[in-house]
Amino acid sequence: MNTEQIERIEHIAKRLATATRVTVLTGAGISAESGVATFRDPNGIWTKFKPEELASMDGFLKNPNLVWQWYQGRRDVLEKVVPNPGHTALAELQRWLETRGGRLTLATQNVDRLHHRAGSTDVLELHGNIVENYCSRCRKPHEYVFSDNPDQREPPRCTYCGGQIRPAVVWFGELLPVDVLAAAEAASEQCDVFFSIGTSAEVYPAAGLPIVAKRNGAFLVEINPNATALTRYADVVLHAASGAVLPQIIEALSSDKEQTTND
Ligand code: BV8
Ligand code: ZN
Repeated sequence: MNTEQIERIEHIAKRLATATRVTVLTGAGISAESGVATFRDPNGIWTKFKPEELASMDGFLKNPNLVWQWYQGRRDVLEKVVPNPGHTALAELQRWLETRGGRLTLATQNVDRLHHRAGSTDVLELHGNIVENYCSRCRKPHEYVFSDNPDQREPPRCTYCGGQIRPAVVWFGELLPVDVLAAAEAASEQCDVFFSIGTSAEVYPAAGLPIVAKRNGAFLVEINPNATALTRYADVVLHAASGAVLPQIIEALSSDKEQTTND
């Protein structure tokens, strides 16, 4: 790691040392090191399929079996992966802040629930989750557990109305859960430090959250190996993998804490 990156990490740790409210937005990039494909990277999902074909109600109505099988494939991957050090570091940061009377709000665009498995709590799932399902017609929740029946090749039928069952994710053209988005917006307005981690910052309204934070005076940190539309607004950018640098930020925090107790 070069000296510039070390300085940036120390700068972030210093900001965190005096922060009480921290808000984090994550995207597919934070799960990349767990082996979960992103969407817009060179070998990402959208290079093989068009988003509207798969992640939209029209796409589902046109080809329910294709869309259902696409989600089955992603569920199969999630059975085999585990949270990586980036997920774990965010759960640690949440606990560290809480011990000092602070608070971390984690809003994720991911549907993989790896943050939950890493120990993060009160996670705001902006785009829903891939574990639960509901009826596309009457919207009643539907009990389907992937591991009980991984060979289900087409959407199950609703036991109430016979409608086709769909995953509980937010598709393009669908509203995000109103209460979840409101909580994420409030946490973006009121935070001292905002992290945008592993997201191309292209999908709205999630991509608008860092700008809300910046506009309200937050210190904006972006962690992404590549530049994004957000990079120019960030106070500090770490062009690095989140699984590598998030643990280093946590480490810098504890050495910073030793520093202040020795002072
Ligand atoms: C809505 C389904 C009201 C779940 C997804 C305002 C302006 C412009 C457009 C719109 C707007 N408002 C609404 C829209 C339309 C649309 C939109 O934003 N379109 C974009 C493409 C222009 N938004 C919507 O439709 C939203 N609904 O607003 O409703 C409405 C309705 C109609 C019309 C107007 C308003 C719904 C959005 C949710 C869509 N659902 N997925 C699923 O199957 O997963 S979106 C999909 O993209 C995923 O959820 C994903 O999370 C999300 C964002 O992608 P990223 O997470 O950022 O992933 P990506 O691959 O793009 O980037 C990964 C990044 O990680 C890269 O930058 C890479 O460099 C980095 N990386 C890689 N490795 C690492 C790493 N970073 C760190 N460490 C590493 N190791
Ligand atoms: Zn139904």
